[in-house]
Amino acid sequence: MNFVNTHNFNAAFGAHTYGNYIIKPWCWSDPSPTPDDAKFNVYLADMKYSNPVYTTGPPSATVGYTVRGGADDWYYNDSTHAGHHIMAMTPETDALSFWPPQSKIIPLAEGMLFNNTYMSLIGGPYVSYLSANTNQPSYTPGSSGTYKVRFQNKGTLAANNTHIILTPANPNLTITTQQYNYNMPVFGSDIANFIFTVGGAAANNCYLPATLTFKQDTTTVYSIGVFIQVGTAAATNVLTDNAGSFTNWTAGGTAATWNTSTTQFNSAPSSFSESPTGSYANGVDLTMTLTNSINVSVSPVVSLTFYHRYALENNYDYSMVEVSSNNGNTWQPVAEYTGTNTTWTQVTLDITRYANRSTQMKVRFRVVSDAGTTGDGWYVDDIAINTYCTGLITGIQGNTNIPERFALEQNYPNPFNPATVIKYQLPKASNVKIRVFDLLGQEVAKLIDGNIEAGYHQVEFNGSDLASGLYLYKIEADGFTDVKKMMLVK
Ligand SMILES: [Ca+2]
Ligand SMILES: [Ca+2]
Repeated sequence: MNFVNTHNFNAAFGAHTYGNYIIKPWCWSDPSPTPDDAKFNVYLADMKYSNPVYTTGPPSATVGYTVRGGADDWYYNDSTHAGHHIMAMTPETDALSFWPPQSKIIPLAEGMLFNNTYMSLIGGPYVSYLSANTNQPSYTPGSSGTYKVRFQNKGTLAANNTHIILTPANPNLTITTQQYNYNMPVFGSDIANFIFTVGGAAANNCYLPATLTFKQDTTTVYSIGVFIQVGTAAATNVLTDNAGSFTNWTAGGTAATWNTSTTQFNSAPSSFSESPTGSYANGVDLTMTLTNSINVSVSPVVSLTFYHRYALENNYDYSMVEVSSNNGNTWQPVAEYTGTNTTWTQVTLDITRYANRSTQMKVRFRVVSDAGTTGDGWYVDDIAINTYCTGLITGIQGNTNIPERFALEQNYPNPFNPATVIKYQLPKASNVKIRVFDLLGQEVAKLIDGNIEAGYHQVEFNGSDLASGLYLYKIEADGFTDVKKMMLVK
């Protein structure tokens, strides 16, 4: 306690085993919530999202613990140490036992990584993304719209000099005011309303990229690619799996039980399940992870579609879809399900924000159970991942992945009218020329001529002032040359 009395810290994290509860302090004037109870409930909800099996109790409950003056509440104004207002949460772990076996220690510690990080973030100013949306689903070339971003300072200190910035990454996207500035009180929330115009030359079947950045003073605290849909975007399928075999996936977690199952299916003869026959067990955390990562850096708009049915103990056992942007090192929950739905149902999830222009995106399906009651489990079938074209990206911020070799890709779409996208990759910064020629060898367009940084790039070619026919496009970069054909059909 002397340590607490003599230090000025405002967030603390504790943990102990048994119960899968997240415990928040109560006021020492027992039994009542602390004056910060609304904030605790936000923290509690955010932490629960990282692991849905955590039981948080009713809004002002601490799951039956007596805390007045006890060891559990010295964080916050206990009867012998009045005046402390430390934001503290104590997750309990392992639903089945005190003193979990060694084999469970690492998974338990991994399960608390998010909470540890979270508590360190709320110790200062912490402007966090809440949601964003455009004022209509899609735009025609030449039209205007708004992109609305909601955010909140969830930190325990004021977030002065907060900057919300939306930077266009395509010449066909214009944003009137790219930066708004805020002084945010503790738990203050606000909305930034960006007005944009889609250029008349934008391809009518692509997304236009921009980068959304949150800065506190000059430090970037959040950066993500956002995309404005123009016209009807054409999908490119990068994964389909009808669960005929388990070859695309790796089973893991507390036991490697995920596999194909003939018990249920959407398309005969099989689907995927964490318990291919019978029910899942108590106290498990079972994952089915895409073995090979997918590079979505050049087509960053991504959707995940699947069919599923499930029978899970309602509000105690959960199935989750998670996406990793770093080859499975960390995961973000995208959707979760509990209870019973025994009708095969199709789900389509926009996972663009979670994939965040990754060169190594992975997807996993996860079932987590607590103690006590079990169920038949989760069946997943006919999984598909689609990507969508995006306009020229002039610089991918936050992407440090560098390709191993020079490459020029086939344009997409092809044939095209009037615009198409040409992707290329550079293992190092190079002086790059990309030119378009007709069949007589006459240059008809110069798309790139200058120094370009290493990375994955793409450029848009618009043939609206050219005649139908076959054209050649050529890259020259640091001694590397390649030529490909494309067909303009009007
Ligand atoms: Ca199937
Ligand atoms: Ca259960």
